[in-house]
Amino acid sequence: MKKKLAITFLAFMTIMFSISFRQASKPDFVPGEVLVKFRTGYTEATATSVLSQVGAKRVQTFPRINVWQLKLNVDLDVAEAVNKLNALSSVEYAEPNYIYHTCAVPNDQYLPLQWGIHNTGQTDGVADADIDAPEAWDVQTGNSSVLIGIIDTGVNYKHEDLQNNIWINPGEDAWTNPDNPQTGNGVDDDGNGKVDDWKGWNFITNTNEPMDDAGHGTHCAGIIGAEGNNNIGIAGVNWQTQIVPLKFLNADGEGNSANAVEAIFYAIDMGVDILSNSWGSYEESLTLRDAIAAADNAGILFVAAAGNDGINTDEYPNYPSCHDVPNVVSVAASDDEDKRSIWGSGGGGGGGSDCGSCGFIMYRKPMPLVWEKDPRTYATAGSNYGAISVDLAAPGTEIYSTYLTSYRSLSGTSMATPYVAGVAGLLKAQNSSLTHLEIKQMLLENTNFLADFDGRSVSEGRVNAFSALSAGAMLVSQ
Ligand SMILES: [Ca+2]
Ligand SMILES: [Ca+2]
Ligand SMILES: [Ca+2]
Ligand SMILES: [Ca+2]
Repeated sequence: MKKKLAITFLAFMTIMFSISFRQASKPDFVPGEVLVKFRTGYTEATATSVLSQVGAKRVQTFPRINVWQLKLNVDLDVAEAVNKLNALSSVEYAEPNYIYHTCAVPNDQYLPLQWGIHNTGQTDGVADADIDAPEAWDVQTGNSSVLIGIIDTGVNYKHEDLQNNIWINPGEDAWTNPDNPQTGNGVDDDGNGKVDDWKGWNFITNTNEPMDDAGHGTHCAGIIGAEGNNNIGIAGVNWQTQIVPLKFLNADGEGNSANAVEAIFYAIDMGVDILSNSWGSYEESLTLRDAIAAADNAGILFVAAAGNDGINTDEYPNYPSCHDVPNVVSVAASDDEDKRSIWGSGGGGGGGSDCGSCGFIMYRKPMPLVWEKDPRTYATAGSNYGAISVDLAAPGTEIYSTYLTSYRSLSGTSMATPYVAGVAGLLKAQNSSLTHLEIKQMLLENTNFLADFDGRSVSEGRVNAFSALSAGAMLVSQ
């Protein structure tokens, strides 16, 4: 009961302050929408009566976590509705449908060199400040039996350096034209509720077109699994793998928790091994946490970006990277000198999106509840860190990868995250019997120590593909 009150209070406070201080910038949640979790044993009749009391319609339900997505009547305020719902005994929690942003910092400097894979000092960095991919590739280059889901802006599944590593849903009949989702047979062949979902799904439009209209998801896809050794473009951490495009972020890199949750459940249904999540928010969605816990129960590793604001997320949690679920791996970014990535002054905030103009915003600290000025207004924009809440670093400054129909460099914890998801993929390819938590352990126990993360992450180091694989090989030979 105490917990319920605390959650209610937190949710209420967040909304209050959001409304008071954030009117000038984009709202942090979808207007007129609420996610509500009913207590175990609730009936459809209870839920329907709650809806009519509050004045809301059902959009969809997530039966596995007892959560309903609601659309409020036009005159109803989200804060008011959340408050009202949280006061009901049949409700475990209610919250806004929060909005997340990509964690990339665009950088127009063209650097067609993959220093993160193999660093010889080609970018005036430090030689061997890299993940030792060539050494790892002597052991393992990936396997098409490993499914890596990218919850993002979609993936250009036609990209010349990705097309052979895009997942194909074996339960659906092939599209007549493999590049055109409209040439499916119009039948939900595998009965998963999605018609012709042959190459993933678009959770915004609820269609089988997961094409990337932003570039961000395609960039992450290339880091994980651009086809290797094919004389084209770049090499992903995995030369071969199956990338599952799960589009919930729009062309502006913005998406909400309801659609993220749908993507997670789809990934569970489709047997995905690893989820790569290069997006975040400082709002805590309990619905998203419940979905990540469901993924944990399904044995899925959930790799997430630590965020780009140069702040300590032990004090100012970023989500989903700070959700306290065992399968979450929170990834910080490092540069070509093995230092913590800095994007410079001027504010990269929230993914280099609109956070420069957020101004004075209140954030909550972990209990006991403390409010103070938004740390992003005085921190130097760079990778977030945190002794407890951040697990390890990976290359995240000026990372060259696939982008829309071509290639470019981007920076951010968005780019560091797929490096770690990619190395997790190599480990799974090497030994398919590894559990997701064993993979997490190998990732964290086999990093290169970085002084910048001394006391500032769980592992205090940067991911190393070769070391992690070697540890995996030892485990196999035992
Ligand atoms: Ca190296
Ligand atoms: Ca289907
Ligand atoms: Ca079909
Ligand atoms: Ca290639």
